[in-house]
Amino acid sequence: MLEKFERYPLTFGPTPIEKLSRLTEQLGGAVEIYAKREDCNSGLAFGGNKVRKLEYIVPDAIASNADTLVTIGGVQSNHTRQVAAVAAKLGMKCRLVQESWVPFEDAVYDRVGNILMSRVMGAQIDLVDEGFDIGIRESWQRAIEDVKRQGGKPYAIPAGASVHKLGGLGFVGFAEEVRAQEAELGFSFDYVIVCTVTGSTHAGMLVGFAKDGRADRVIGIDASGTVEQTRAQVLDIARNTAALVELGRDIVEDDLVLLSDYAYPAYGVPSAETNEAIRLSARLEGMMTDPVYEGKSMQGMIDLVRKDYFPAGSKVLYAHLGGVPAINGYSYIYRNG
Ligand code: 1AC
Repeated sequence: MLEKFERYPLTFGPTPIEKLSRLTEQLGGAVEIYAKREDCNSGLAFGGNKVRKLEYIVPDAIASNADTLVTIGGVQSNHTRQVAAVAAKLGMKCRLVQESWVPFEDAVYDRVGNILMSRVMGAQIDLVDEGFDIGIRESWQRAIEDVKRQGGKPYAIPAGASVHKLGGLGFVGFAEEVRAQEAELGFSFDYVIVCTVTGSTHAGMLVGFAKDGRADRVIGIDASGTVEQTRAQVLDIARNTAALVELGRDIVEDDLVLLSDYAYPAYGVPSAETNEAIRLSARLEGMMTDPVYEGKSMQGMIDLVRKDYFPAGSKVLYAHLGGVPAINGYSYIYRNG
């Protein structure tokens, strides 16, 4: 589906799929759980889902003769950390707008984890006191204009690389990769679990799996807490991406499964159940997840297995998108494990 698009390699190659045998057993064994490890996809500052997306965006940035990547996220954004790493790798400058998306106080929240790495990698950071919104932000537009005023040539990447025209392609590639891995494994996955916030990871998967009739087998776990805005954004991105890859069919509302039950109490704030899920997968599998993204999708998957949402015998693939560095900003919660 992606042959006609230029790709700038930033990842190690196909990401591993591993069976989570002890978690499977803990949850009764009727549903087999696997993880696809996007958190292990690259040597660029711990990698993650955005690096896969940026492989299709970087050729456009290079062609534009830009010298500065400009993007936006929350204070503990994984996306901004991955853009900072890519800019360093390309020899470009990086300007990051980091808004106060998360109503969470920890003494070191703005000094550790993702933002620490972005600073070490040389990004210029604007801390902006604005709340959560996945849409286009004025603060980001101001930063783009400021780079121009200073004589730079900005290349604009929206939050999560999501509403970028090429933002959905990377996760179309994820679906193609899963199909190739299924052929090697000798079985297919019945469901894919993904954390959904700005939308292009889910939208790309939806388009990629639509090719073999599995669009609605991608189960999005909303972590935004603004589910209607996220739903609309996923559908927009999926429609744009489907047209780009010439999918050959329309994307309809029913293709999108997005569950809103796990985002509470707010974006970036873990519930007791999120923390239980983080500890369970860490203690059974040595697999770390985080309080913003993967902890919530892990919580959702565990709850859905417990509720018999998946028929017995199903094989479920959990997409680990690589949000773990943010957990450092929540050190007080986990001070005793
Ligand atoms: C929200 C895009 C998002 C991040 O890491 O900043 N996943």
